Amino acid sequence: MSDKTLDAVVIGAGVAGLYQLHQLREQGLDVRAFDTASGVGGTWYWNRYPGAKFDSEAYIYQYLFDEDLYKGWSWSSRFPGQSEIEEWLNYVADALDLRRDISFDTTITSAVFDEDTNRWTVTTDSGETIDTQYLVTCCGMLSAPMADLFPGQSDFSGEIFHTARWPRDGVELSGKRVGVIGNGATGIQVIQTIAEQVDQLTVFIRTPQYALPMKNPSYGPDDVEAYKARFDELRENLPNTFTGFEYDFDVAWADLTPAQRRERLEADYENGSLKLWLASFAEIFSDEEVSEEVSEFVREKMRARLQDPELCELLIPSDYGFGTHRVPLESGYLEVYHRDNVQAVPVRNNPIARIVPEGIVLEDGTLYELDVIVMATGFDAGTGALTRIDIRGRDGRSLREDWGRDIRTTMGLMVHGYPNLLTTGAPLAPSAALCNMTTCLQQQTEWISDAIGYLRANGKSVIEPTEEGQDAWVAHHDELADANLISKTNSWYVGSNVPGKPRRVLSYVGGVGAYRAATLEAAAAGYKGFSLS
Ligand code: NA7
Repeated sequence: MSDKTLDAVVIGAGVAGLYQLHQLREQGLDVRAFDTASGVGGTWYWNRYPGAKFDSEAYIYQYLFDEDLYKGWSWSSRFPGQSEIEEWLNYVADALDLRRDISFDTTITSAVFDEDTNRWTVTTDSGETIDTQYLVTCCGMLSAPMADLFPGQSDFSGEIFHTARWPRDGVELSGKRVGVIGNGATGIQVIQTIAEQVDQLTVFIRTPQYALPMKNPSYGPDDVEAYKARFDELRENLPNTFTGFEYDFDVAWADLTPAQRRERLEADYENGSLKLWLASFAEIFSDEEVSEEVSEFVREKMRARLQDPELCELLIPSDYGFGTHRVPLESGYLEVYHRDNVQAVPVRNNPIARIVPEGIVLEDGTLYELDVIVMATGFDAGTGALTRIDIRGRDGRSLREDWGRDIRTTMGLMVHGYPNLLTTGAPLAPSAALCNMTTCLQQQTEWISDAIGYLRANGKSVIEPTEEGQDAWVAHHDELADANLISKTNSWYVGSNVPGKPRRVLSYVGGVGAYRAATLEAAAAGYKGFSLS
């Protein structure tokens, strides 16, 4: 006998979970959301490290289902920081009166499907059990930190923090010797922010990044009014672009002269956003020559800023193409390395061997003495949030074991063998990586709500993808993914940052608009590729 019976359990109270909870409650379901955190926000609750901010323009990183909700919030700049984003999600939770149906400080530890009752038994870390018909995971695709990586970590005599577990009260860094491991989107934000505060900053660099300078103007009342006036246009356009951003690929490389290409690249670079990556030339993902030309354009920009040949060698990528993994935006990041108190240490050929009480030791025995270590070492993306829960489907099968062999889903929304388990931000959908997250998560949660509404309207209670339906989606996904240069570059986009993780491009790369059309077509055809009972 369970402690509680519900129609739906939502795991997570971030961007997806809040909206999913709202939608299912509006449909009249008895639904509750659960979150490990003490407040709403998901990613924006946890990632409170120094310098955490958007790389999506704020006005597109909003819910578009309710005009009043959209217009009731005003951003202070184009790319605001974590605290403002967390405040916005609290505003949403209050406006929709969601808190009364969320259990905070509660981690879901297991979920077991009962084939006799067609219901899930969900267990929390306090031992509470919940009997539910639907289990909807809104756990975030970047929420399982890669935090325990080096032998000796627990022996460190200073303080050590993963960026996604940064203390709420902050960390005193001034006057300290600080080491940062990792220079992905997160590491770059940390490094450029703390360089001035700390006594000494040592950055351990394994793979350099193509970095694009961010232009981040503050917004006055006129700017806010101007973007709010575009609400209808944004609502219409965002779900149909390639990546859910407002800009899109609109010209073919082959149709332009070299001078015109250069002009376009310069203009997109000057935009100070991700436009150069997500809306310059789609061929950067498929054509090695175009990829090399655009990569060289970015390298040239970086060389002009870095100047010092040694720094150029260390900080400018040469062995993978621009945009084949997440491109970070930065503000003065490269110039940080000109400071006297900053040292970049290459660790590709001389890796970090262990952490000792005094600091970090490389394979050749060099010791870097430190007071604080910042692990900007990323996440077990897409799968990690779910495989860290013991999820059991039909015949007791384990999602952890299944995905440990081969990462398969149906449109990133369901997994064969796991009836009534509905997923957001999961692999094989754009929301696993390559999109403006709010665009994709709104679309996925709406699809899930519609599917549950359809079942209820038609006297059904179970939905599960067929094996053939799933095989067809995986084959389609792989065909596109294998032709995309993303598949050739090591990063969390292909799971290569997690030892033993099966390699597969996590994100669907056919485009946000095309993905949306495919999911809607399946639904319109009576949930083609799914069995309903
Ligand atoms: P990322 O992009 O996965 O970056 C992790 C960084 O940590 C990256 O530079 C890694 O180098 C580095 N890393 C990881 N393990 C090691 C070891 N053992 N030694 C040295 N360096 C290491 O995570 P982020 O948090 O920056 O970004 C994740 C996403 O969040 C981002 O893409 C945005 O979408 C938001 P590597 O490249 O593996 O050589």
